[in-house]
Amino acid sequence: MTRLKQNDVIMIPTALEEYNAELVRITGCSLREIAAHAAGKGASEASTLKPRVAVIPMTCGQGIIEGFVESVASIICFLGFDAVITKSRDAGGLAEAVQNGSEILFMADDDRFVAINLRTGKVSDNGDATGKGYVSGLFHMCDGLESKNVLVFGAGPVGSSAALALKRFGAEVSIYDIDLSASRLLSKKLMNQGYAIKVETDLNEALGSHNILVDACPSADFIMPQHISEDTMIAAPGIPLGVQAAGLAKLSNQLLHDPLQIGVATMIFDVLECSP
Ligand code: 2YG
Repeated sequence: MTRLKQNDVIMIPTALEEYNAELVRITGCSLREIAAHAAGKGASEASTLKPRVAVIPMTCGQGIIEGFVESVASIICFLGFDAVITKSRDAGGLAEAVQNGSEILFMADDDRFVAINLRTGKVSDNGDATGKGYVSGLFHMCDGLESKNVLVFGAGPVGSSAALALKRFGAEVSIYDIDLSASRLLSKKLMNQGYAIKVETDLNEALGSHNILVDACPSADFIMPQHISEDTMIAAPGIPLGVQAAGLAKLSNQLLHDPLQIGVATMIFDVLECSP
């Protein structure tokens, strides 16, 4: 799991309107619509339910990432929820959130980034939410995924969640991971849930035979211009971006990539209690 840097997040709060407009241009949907769709909730649910959200800075491990909790809170507020950053950190932040009546908590250490609904006990993990959030975006970019061939790079938490979401949309899914045993383990897990996926062992062969890609791995610059055509669609939650700079010029409205927005937006809809 890639650790974000200050540079990845510092601009998010001031550019959300512009980000959302770009999202509409690429997918035809707003951040709220993509996140609600990914979480299987109605997009208008946000307007009826008004749970108070607390975002808690955590100093453990490698510590605070400047701009991280501010970005998380700004994304949640952009979606119409009431999110506040606790003044205290760690245990003090947790206590402050509960005492100020927050129903939903967001916090991240170096291993887990979670949203917790204190009332229902529902927990959403950023990796899982990011995988299905990006597949929701890809679904709209491709006008549906039924019977379409999709190649997922990375069999980690994000790629695994994306592969499951893709199967649920009826796609034909292939997985490539630099660690073949990780691909095989994911294939076995999904088989146990009744879903068959194909394990790819040759990166170039896989890239040469797929137009719809999910880049859910931390490798940079492995998707080259020769792998990109006008039919190519790329959903890229992975940081850094796997598409080579020269390849970006060939992609217009065919690349979905952000450091935090889709994952956080899907997390809040994931833990939101369905209105009666
Ligand atoms: O509270 C803080 O400022 C820090 N404890 C946050 C640390 C977050 C570490 N995790 C990551 O940077 C990523 N796993 C977050 C999600 C990336 C989304 N693609």
